[in-house]
Amino acid sequence: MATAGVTGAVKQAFTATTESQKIADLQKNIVDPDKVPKGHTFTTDHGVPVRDTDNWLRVTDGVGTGPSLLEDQISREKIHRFDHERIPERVVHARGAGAHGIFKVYDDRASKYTSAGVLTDASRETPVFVRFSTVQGSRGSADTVRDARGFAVKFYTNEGNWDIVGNDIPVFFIQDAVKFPDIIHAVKPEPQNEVPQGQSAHNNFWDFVGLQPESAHMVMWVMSDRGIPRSFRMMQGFGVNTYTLVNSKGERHFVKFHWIPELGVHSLMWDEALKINGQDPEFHRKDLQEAINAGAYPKWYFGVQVVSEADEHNFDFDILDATKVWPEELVPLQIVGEMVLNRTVDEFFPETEQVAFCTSHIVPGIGFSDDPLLQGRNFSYFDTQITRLGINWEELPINRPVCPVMNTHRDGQSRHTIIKSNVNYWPNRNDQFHPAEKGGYQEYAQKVQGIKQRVRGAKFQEHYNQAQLFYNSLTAYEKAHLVNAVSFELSHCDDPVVYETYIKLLNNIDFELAKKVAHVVGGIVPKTPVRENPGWSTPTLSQTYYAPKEPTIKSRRIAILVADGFDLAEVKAIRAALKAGSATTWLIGPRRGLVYPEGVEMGSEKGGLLADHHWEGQRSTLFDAIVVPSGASHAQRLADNGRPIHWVREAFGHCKAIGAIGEGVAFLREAAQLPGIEYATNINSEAVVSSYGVVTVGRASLSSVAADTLKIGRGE
Ligand code: HDE
Repeated sequence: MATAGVTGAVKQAFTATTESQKIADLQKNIVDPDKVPKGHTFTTDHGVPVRDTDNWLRVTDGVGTGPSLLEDQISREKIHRFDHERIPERVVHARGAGAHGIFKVYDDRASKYTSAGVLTDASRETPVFVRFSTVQGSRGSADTVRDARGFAVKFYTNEGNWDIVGNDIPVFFIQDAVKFPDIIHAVKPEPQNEVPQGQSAHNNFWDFVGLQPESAHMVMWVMSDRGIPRSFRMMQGFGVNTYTLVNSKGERHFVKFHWIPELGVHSLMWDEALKINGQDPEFHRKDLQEAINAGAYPKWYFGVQVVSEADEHNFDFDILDATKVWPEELVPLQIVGEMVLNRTVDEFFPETEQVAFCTSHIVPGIGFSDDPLLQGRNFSYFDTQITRLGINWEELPINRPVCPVMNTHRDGQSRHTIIKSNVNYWPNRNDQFHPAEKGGYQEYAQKVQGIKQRVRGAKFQEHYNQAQLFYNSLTAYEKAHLVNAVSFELSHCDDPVVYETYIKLLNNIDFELAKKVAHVVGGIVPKTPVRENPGWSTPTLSQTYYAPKEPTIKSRRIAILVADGFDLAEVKAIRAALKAGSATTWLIGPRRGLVYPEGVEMGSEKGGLLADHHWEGQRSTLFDAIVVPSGASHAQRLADNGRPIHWVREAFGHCKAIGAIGEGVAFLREAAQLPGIEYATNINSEAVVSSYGVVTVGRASLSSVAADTLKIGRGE
């Protein structure tokens, strides 16, 4: 299944280095001061050169200051523009990061399901813009909060824009779109005091989900490691809703869309996530930018799960219910293409903030289903863009298609397009603006018959089977993380009604889970299970399933911890080896400045290495692995300071790979005193790969340490 498909896909990988059609389109709007004549000279917005932007025009007697004059149109304009810089942030998913890229399919294997060129024409490289986001927090909130992540992709296809507005979790909290304002009001900061920010650990969220059991499945996912990804680049993406594909014969299939990251699915540990919130709230944004700028382009495989119309009702869940996954044992995942992100944005606001996605944006060959969540979303997204960006939001550079746009829509605030025609209606005497003769979007001729009523289908009533399936499918340590997460959250609810209700709900998923959480949060420990757990599970729900076949350190951040007196040749060799594995290295020293190797006098102008950061300025949480090289005085200096000791002890606690050489080994053993570790014992020792990913080696044996010995063991 997925792994096999993915491996096949790697062979046909493409590098996506060419400039996409969308990047070329954006050039019309990009202003580079270095390339415009007099580009660096200030002008007003109406183009008049400005001599002074620092002093408001005022009356003065030459000694004191007199009144400022309203006539100063230059200063007025500057303040006006500033006063109106803010637009409403997104009502959900306000905080995000975006990047450009390319999507490509491997061949036309999807043509049995769809006529969409973007999914069947292997000669195309379709430009994409992707925006990742958190859901709960406002625009200025931190990146590493516990939350679902948005994974929205805009494909600029030859037939118009297609948006998959997905998440990193395959299911949703609610089944019917009309409940969206309730779940979002409940999770967002509480109305009386706007607390808390970037958190679901509060009474109102747990009150709502405790009373709304259809959310149980998604709550399990958010409380699992999926809720705290290591990086946007290491998340799966899911369309969540059920769409349809229509082929050239007019046959329809139901479909779910999937993205699988090349680097595997990895998470932070909760303790790391909490600390990074304060140490570097932009951690995920910067990570995306850093990887793309370093040429480590993030890549995802694109897959579809397909169900024929005839099989629609052959499952014990409703395939139109967005609180359910389609287990891959029942509906295999078919990998058909891949996406590479290869360009960061030039300016955040016009691109990442103004990009606007709509689930209703589909192209010929793709259709909706009667999924009640999708149907509501199709209304909501278009509507919200009008509030955020105005009715002409689709003309904004980042949103406009790369294919022609032609119709009789006119006017409205901030209209850009000028259409050269004397008619703006159809039919018209000039035969301008007429419907497409062929190739226009055609809805599937679906037979609909029924009784108009406010109800949900019978299979929509079952809420616990898949929550249980998900929990059962986790490894032991993933389960332990989930128990800790639910306990953390419920212990932040101070209303006993709230946590007692949720403990009862957990007992429907798993008796042991409910008991463990109840113990920690001080709730009533259930005495008997309320529902059987038959123990069914599937490998595809644990994130361990997506580990790359060949372990990789590509794009991982590795810190080399040094003090004055380190071994220069070693540090150079380590850097070169890690670079060869496409990792990034960071020299962390006592100061951000020159650090002196063995044999070089401190303070010398020559012979020092420039440290990227100092021990206090960065913390182990921001790195995937640490290396401590040799050097007697360096090791002693590290040992004399509490911060480097904290660095390695903390990294060890977070199960990160730690490497040490020569006297660096003594530093680990004597100063950091990592427990339960076997160490290389002397200068000639071969590498000792000890438990918890700690690798030590004698100084003389360094050459035997290859970069791939330092495998990354995060979060396990
Ligand atoms: Fe959204 N959602 N949503 N949502 N959603 C928005 O649209 C909405 C849902 C998702 O990077 C809003 O442009 C309703 C599921 C992402 O710009 C809004 C319902 C999934 C983004 C909206 C849902 C999502 C949004 C706010 C219930 C996963 C950010 C700003 C039926 C598949 C897109 C905006 C970006 C954003 C409504 C449920 C994902 C208000 C009514 C399910 C990734 O229109």
